[in-house]
Amino acid sequence: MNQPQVTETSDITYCRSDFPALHQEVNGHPLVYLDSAASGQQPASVIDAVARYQREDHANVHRGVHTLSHRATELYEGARDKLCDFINAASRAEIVLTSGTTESINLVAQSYCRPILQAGDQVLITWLEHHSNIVPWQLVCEQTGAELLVAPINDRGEVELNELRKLMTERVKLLGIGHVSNALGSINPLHEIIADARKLGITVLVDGAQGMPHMNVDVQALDCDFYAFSGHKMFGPTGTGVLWGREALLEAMPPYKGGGDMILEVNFDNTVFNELPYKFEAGTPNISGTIGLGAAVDYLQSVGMPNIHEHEKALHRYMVGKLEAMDGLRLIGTAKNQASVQSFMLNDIHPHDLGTILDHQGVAVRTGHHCAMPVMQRFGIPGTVRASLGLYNNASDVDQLVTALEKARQVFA
Ligand code: 7TS
Repeated sequence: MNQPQVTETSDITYCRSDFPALHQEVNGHPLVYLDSAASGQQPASVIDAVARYQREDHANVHRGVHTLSHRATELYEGARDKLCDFINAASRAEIVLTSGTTESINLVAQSYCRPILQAGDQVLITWLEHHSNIVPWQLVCEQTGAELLVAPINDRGEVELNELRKLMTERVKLLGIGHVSNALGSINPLHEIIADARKLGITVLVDGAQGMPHMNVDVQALDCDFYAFSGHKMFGPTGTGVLWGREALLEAMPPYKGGGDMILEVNFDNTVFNELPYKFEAGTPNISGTIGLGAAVDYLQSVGMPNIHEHEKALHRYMVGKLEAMDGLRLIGTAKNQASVQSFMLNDIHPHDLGTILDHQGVAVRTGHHCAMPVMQRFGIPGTVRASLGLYNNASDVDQLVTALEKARQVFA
């Protein structure tokens, strides 16, 4: 098969060999993994870091005087330092380790919003959001009598900035907005949006689940207030993630989960909470997973986020060109600024049927509503097929997707 230039010129093509899961056959075909937006595969260095810890260093963190507990604590806290550096946080106190984006957003809804929201206040989101950036706000609005506002999107899948601006008023206490849409790949112009929000004193939470795997994230340059992300989407283990928040905000927020590790002193009549970030980390954490996430950060830094971004941009352009050339194929999501996530439909074939036929040919894609039902409602469709590219994909993956789609079309002809 002819390899287009996009892979020949891109050094990071070689990192494919770092990912053991990619080197297998599925249903008699070499695996073509195009579902990184749901979860990224892990490089051997992440798998090895977790295994080494489990074999040699495992103990509970923060509480033991013995050697293994010290080693586990050092590795676990070392991962926090790596994450702090990776996103350019001002201090490690701002890195709250969570189970992922979903928990991070719920933490902000319950610890930041719930104590301050009152009837008449508003929380603002956009039509593009993943359910994890909708439902926690619905819950806290229900609990407090606040109102949830939703900014519309256009036919390309971009947030209508003028409409968003109209909804931004002093009544809005928090704007929750995705960095990159998981369903359509649209990249939001965050610098612009956050600058507007700042002028009105609106606190901004960015759902960064789909931002982290594709681009350099600098929370201080973004100037948001909270940035939430998941380890498994950036090639680390599942059940790990981060809530980054400005220290002054986190300091003022009460914890919403109680338990071990988040306290300094417990009496039956009062409890003194631990310092940041431990105040928000009740119970034994995901130690091995977080150590793996630290290894994922090392890996991403060694490849280089700008290299990843460029490679994916070129490959996405290549994929869109191929898909657009197919009869009966309709792209869903054509934002001017788009990450390497592409939704589409082929004729009137149901996305699940299409996904199943692709799987029979070793091609893994996600099908359905992608936990973004309002986006599907906006486009009047039950769901899409979504091909999402990671740093390890190449043009051959795209070619095999297209070949598999042609076969599916014949099956349904
Ligand atoms: N926000 C966005 C934008 C997401 O894409 C996801 C997961 C989440 C939040 C939730 O992340 P979690 O790690 O807490 O579950 N998105 C997807 C997806 O697109 N397919 O499967 C999960």
